[in-house]
Amino acid sequence: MKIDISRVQEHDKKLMESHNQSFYFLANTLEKQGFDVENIIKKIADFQVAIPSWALGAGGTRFGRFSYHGEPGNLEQKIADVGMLHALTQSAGAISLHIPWDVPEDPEKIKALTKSHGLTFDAMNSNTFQDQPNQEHSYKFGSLCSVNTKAREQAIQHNIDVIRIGEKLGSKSLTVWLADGANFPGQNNFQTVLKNTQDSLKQIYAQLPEDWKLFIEYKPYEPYFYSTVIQDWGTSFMLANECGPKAYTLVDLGHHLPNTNIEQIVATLMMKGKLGGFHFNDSKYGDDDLTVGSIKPYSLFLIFNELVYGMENNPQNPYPAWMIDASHNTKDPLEDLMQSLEAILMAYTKALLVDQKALKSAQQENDVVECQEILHQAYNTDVRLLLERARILNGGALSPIKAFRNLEIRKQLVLERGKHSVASGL
Ligand code: AOS
Ligand code: ZN
Ligand code: ZN
Repeated sequence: MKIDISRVQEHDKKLMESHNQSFYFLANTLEKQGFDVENIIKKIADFQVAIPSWALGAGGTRFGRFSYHGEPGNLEQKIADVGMLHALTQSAGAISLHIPWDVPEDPEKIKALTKSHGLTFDAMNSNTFQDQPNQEHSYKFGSLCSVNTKAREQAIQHNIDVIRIGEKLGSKSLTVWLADGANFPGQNNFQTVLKNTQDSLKQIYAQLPEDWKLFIEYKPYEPYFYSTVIQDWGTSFMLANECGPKAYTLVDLGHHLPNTNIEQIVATLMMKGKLGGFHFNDSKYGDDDLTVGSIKPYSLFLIFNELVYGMENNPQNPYPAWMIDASHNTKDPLEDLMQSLEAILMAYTKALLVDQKALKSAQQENDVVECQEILHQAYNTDVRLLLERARILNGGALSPIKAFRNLEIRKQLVLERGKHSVASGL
């Protein structure tokens, strides 16, 4: 299904008057403070976040999965869902596919369909964390790290196959997230599995097209609980350096032990030109994959403060590939993704409002109080009207969630797809 944007605009008419009044007041205030509001709105409008194909259905835990009715049952419907998100929010302009959950039968057709929704293909994601039916060698004890040469070769070949599929679609990057690790001390020789992983990644890297990037994701634990081969940013960074200039570290917000200073990791990687990809989510305990900004919005702002600083000051770092990596166990996935997009753009916009010049001089003076004042001044600005403005100017909805609910879109999806359609994925 494709959303009829004229119905959204009709819906928004009632909200416009109050938006206009409040927007001009805020724009005036910010202009008086020296900000170029038009430029900020343009930056918000340009900021696009990829949606992973596995986040469109209900997620689950090892204890159960509660289906969300009208889930996309095939790749075409997943693309339609992202198209709808993009039509409403104007900020979800790309989809990130997962192989083998989303193998396109006819890549040309899928490419054209994606284009018709105004979307592009973000990174391709390989999967060597599950065994597939009829797979010859099991990944039970590892994939790219495996001591079983045959299993390792099979995992390398899978990643190469994913690159080839991505090439047909027009994707430009491969994300490798490895579950490889051990549950018990002594199970793995740390040096052997790291060396095997390094050799495997180098072989995959050698098959990357010239204009592609390789993103190496890290994670301290899960699914294994004693050790993970690529456990932290340092290991990922080292592997990326070993591979070469087209390999980068990918930061997933949920992949850190509690209280890790993620903004400092971001700053270090950008200074070294090696922050390639970013997975947004939020968490209280671990890789909880909750709605972005639902638990620690201030941390997200501090992370964006470093991202904005890096984007403005580190030409050695490529523009990062943004993606939401979340799982939806209790909310409608589409509504949850709208909330995540809003939280990402809010943190980004607030970071744009940090007076970098004043912050630099306060740091120079060691005026600790002033440094905090500057950050809080930006963080405490209510920027939602700027986001609304950017959306309207791009042709989206003033309030995506209100439009989604009032136009009863989920009800239509259930009618079209049936109550019990299930999305492939996590
Ligand atoms: C797993 O924890 C990672 O966050 C992955 O990025 C992702 O969720 C997975 O690759 C889905 O296929
Ligand atoms: Zn991730
Ligand atoms: Zn994760």
